[in-house]
Amino acid sequence: MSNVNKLLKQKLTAENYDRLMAVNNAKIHEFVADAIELTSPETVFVCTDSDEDISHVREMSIKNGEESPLETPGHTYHFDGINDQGRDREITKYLVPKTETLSKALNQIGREEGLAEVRGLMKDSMKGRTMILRFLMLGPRDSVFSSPCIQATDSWYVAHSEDLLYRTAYEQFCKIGSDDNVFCFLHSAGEMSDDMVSVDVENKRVYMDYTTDTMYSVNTQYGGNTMGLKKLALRLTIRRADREGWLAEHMFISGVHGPGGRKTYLAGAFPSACGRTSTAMLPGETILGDDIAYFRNIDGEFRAVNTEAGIFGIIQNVNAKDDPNIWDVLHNPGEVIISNILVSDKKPYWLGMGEDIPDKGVNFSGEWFKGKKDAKGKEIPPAHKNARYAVALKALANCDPELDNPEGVVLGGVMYGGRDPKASVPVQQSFNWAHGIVLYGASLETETTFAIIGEEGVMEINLMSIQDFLAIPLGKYIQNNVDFVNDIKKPPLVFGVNYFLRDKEGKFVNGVRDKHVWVKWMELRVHSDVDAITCPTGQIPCYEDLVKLFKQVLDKEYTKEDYIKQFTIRVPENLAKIGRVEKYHKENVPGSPQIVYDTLEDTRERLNDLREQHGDYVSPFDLTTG
Ligand code: SPV
Ligand code: MN
Repeated sequence: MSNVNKLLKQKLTAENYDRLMAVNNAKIHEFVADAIELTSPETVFVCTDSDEDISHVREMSIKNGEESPLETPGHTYHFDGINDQGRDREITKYLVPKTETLSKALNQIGREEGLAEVRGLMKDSMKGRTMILRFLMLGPRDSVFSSPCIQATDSWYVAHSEDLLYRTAYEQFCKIGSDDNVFCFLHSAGEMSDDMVSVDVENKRVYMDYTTDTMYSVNTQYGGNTMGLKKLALRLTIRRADREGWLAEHMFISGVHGPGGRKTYLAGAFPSACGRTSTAMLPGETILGDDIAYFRNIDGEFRAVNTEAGIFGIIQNVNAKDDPNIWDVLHNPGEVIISNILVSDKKPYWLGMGEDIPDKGVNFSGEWFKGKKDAKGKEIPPAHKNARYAVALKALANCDPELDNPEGVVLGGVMYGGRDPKASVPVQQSFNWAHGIVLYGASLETETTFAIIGEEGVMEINLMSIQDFLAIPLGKYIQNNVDFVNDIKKPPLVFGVNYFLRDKEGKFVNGVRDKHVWVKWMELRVHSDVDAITCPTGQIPCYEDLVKLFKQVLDKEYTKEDYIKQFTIRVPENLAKIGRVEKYHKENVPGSPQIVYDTLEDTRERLNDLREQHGDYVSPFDLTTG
């Protein structure tokens, strides 16, 4: 018997040992043995996904105090510690071997030094606790898209959340054999307070050893830092996809209905808190995914799957009128975990829910009352802006029936959007695939939001909204995207969207629900059902088409003034943006493809030409249909 087996036999009960051994995979056994030696749990629970095991995880989340029941049956709430309620870029690092270099835009640390640090913080971190092992699948099961993952965690909340958000796969693992393509995630919440929140957030670390596809996360509970299958796996998958010639993207996928009963699948990339989930969940359309998508060329078709099976969505501003589907799930019996909201009389309250919020209750700061201040004298809001809900997609009435199709769905279009208050029109279509990848994706400029710990409202470039997760050279990633459609018969159209354009007074020029019209317009464009007007940065909708769509979708009269306000080409702002994007690529993206510089230069020329003809601010009525 190998040392690994000996250790496992010694530390696991006979039942759990047999469960683990049924998964006959040396990499997994070694990972678990090492994790046990490092963190010294009291017991190990191998979750087989039987109904009994799944219920045990759910019950333990409550018994252990990481979750508490809400009034609605099946609903629970969970709190993360102060300063642990969003992804944290500062402490999220790639472990880079001495022989390699990574783009300087990526946060990193030498592999040996980083391993010593994070493993030092994890030493004995599970003493007196249970290590839970979960076997899960990214992408549909039994599919070319499938990617197996094992999660070891001492948090029942993390293990429970993964049940809602991912595909369980113990059965698939029992057939996995010697496959060493498994991603391994080790998480420990570290020292916990009586309220069961991680206390040592100063020593929070999320370190990624891409050389062994192993990730470490410690002294944190926030889902985006701890559920390995979320953003930790995305980073590893991007490397795998690069090696194998496919794409892993930070994108939602939804099915948009068009004339004659047809449905067209669109995918979209938005930085966190920039409208991704609300676009994915438009009333009347279907949702296939809200966060991460894999794309493959299958027999010349551009096919897409949702990596996940649930939503870890921002609850702020979810209200009955704009988000009826999720509102229903949040108000009916079923399995839901809500984090970092206010709880009063076992009812959850969040910012922007369209109802009065009580003056007192319990929130992430403990007993909360209106006017309560933190240690620095700053007023504590009732709920965190990045408060989230976790639900299985299948709980939604509009979940797309193709969610688990092993072949995925054919995509008609992709969109890129950010928070751009000044330059980009609300919706436009690129001249072709590469043009869109460069001008909307690789040029995505956005204001930072509350979803990332740090200052809000700072303009930054966030390549394809995936920059935080890119573990390959950024230029290579752009090139991979450009090249991906080379052998695709009908590449998706590419759109740029911006829900956050403001007027001179700082007011948004669009309503919250206008995005539904843009998406319907895209659907028509995919099928060449409407014309468009050429402008220097792409093609924009014709006024008459929007009049019809606003009436049809929102029952709204759409005026010429609205159109002019929204689609005026702002030449100086666009030129300034092109300048910033170009500078960014020169400084931060060594090896950025020539097509990036060429496209930016072409756009600059087009903008300058337009300015010569029509001045700085050009009404869409002064442009020609093309
Ligand atoms: C995001 O921030 O992009 C999310 C949530 O989707 S997180 O799990 O934090 O990544
Ligand atoms: Mn995301």
